Amino acid sequence: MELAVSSASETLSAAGGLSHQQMVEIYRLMYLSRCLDDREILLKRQQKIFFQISGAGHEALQVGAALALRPGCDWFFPYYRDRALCLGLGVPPVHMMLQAVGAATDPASGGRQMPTHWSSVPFNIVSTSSSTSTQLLHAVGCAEAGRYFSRHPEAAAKAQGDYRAFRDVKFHGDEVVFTSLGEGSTSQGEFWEALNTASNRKLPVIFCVEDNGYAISTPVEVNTPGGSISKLVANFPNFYFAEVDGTDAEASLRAFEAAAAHCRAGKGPAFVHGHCFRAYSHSLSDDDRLYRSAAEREADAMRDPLTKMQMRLLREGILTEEQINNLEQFADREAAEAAEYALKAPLPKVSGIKDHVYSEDLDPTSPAFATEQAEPAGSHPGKSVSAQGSGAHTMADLINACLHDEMRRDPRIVVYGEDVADASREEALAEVKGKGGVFKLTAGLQTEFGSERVFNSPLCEANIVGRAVGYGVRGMKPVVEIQFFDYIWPAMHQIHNELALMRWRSHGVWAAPVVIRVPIGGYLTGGSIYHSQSGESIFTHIPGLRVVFPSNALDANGLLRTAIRCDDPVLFLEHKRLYRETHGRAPYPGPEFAIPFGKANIVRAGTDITLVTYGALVPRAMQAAERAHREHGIETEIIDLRTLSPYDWEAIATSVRKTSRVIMAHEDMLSWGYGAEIAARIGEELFDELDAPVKRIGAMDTFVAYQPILEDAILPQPETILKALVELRKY
Ligand SMILES: Cc1ncc(C[n+]2csc(CCOP(=O)(O)OP(=O)(O)O)c2C)c(N)n1
Ligand SMILES: [Mg+2]
Repeated sequence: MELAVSSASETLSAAGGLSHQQMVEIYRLMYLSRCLDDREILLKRQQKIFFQISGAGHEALQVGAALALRPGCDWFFPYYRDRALCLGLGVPPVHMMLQAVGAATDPASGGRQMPTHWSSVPFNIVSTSSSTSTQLLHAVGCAEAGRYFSRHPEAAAKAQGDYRAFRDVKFHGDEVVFTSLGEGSTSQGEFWEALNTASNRKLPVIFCVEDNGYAISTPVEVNTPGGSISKLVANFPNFYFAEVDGTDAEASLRAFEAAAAHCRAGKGPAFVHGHCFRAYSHSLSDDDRLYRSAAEREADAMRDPLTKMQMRLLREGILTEEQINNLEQFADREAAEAAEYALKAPLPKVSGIKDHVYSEDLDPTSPAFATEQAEPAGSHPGKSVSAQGSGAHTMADLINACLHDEMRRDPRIVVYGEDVADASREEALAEVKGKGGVFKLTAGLQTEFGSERVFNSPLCEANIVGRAVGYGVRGMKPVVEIQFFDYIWPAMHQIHNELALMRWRSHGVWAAPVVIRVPIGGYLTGGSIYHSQSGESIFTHIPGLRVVFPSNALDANGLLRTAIRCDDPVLFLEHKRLYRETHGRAPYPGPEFAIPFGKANIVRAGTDITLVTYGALVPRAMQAAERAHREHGIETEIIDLRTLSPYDWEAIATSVRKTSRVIMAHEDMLSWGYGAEIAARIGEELFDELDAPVKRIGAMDTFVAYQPILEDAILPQPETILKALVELRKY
């Protein structure tokens, strides 16, 4: 819209230095934002949309941010109140309304996310969830990726044969990353984790706290000791700090300009704490009269940024009353027309519900990943001494070899996690061998590829995975390590609500094809409760995540290669007990050896009983099957699933049709374990083929104890399997 303002666009306002044009634009954006909120509220009351949460009272702070930053160049990880920010960046109102009605043509999510869950490719707004503060770690990873690409532009090149063919990269040398949150959300650990890494690595991230004094009904002093988040964060090094009246657009704009300048100059991150207010209740599901006094609500209403700016435009003679009316009517019409358009938009098809759970570009179960022809035995490219020349390498060796091979092949790979570097203090490497992970799986990677590609993370699992999401959406391939499965739980929120969901919730627009390597399992003799856990079924229950669990060196090598090259997030479970066992050693198979997901391995052929298993139970099942054969004449067919999601149903069904008897065995606890799903499906789809009930074997329904006598009794042993084989044969 063109508005004739009272003087030339270059004219500065009396008070502050904003041009008249800028002031009018600020008012227009704020007013339009409020109109859209009000329009949605109307639609919600008419039951034409299904949720509403507004940005009313936050508009000035957000417009300040939008005008200080560069749309399409800088990156954005906003939260649900940031309508005015997104309008300021250029997101059209109609896109917002399409999301509100849940239209098929909603560009942010195809009708999958609630309104105001922003996402826009042209404006670098990355899909956000409803989870408070998870986005902050994505912003940190995004900034790291931007810096990496600007230092290694060659890594951005498109490459065929893996995920890179579908992950375009764009970056600008002086880009900044903006992320925002409410003051209540600063209580989340991920807020502090993000500040920690942004500060430590001097990353160009602007953290914007939109402090409206409440987190739903909980006032700021309950969340924040002393009531001021600015005071609490003041000692983080390398930050630019600003605390502003977030109802004053000009003050906000200035704060963000200074913040962006600090970030672009490479000095570190910035923290802008804006005091705004919530003009309405938390959402339409909330009524703030239940917990706020009338006096408090009235005092807040006096701070409305729209009223303040309107008064200023009039006072300074920038717009007349009539011009303001015109501007407002225009915005009202724009909001109404956007809503009208959206209400007529096509609705999503039920047949498309499963679209974009996984990559539709690159299928890791496809024959493209079936390059199982191994090279002749030779020395592998890793550093581990035990590996060289033996011709029969351990699982640890061949995982390490795969990491070396793939990092050589693909400059977009970074490896980080707790203690994965050889030595964070690089100068020490002249005299020491290096750590390379508590299990030495990443040994030699930092020495070969440098500290920019291989580095230690803080001791913080959510930080590891959250940053990986940020790297992933930029087209990089983080291959991160969680030191022990037992400590994956702090990252669970990031894995479940962010990593695995990024593609589906953005309707295929964003994705984070990250690999998380995790040492898992027991049988360690003394591993005890916190170094023996299994729990894979908790992760196979997450749509969007691939779960891999190899049982031998060759499979680990080939499956890790597929995990790294594929376009989906992968949880790669490595059994600690199998890392260096004699069972399943293999020659180095060469740098192109890959195994597709979802293809089981028949590790022992048999005709009497099908035994479906994976991981550390494969060698135990082999022992049991040999004894069953020798002592009872039972011929057991053992299926090593190798990947748990997806899994090879065809292999199971074919074998069960042959044997009519089946045991599902795993190390994890029996109840609600992985076997429950497989057993249920066999019961449902192969009932007529069965001569006996489906038998399950698993650990006792308890954690693993320290004393070996207890550990042995808790975890399934070869004898447990043998007993089940003999019993099942009796049917
Ligand atoms: C991890 C998580 N816990 C709880 C919620 C439910 N919830 C949504 S908004 C909110 C309050 C957030 O308050 P604040 O951070 O101050 O932001 P505001 O809504 O006030 O802008 C809560 C508890 C959530 N979305 N995510
Ligand atoms: Mg709040």
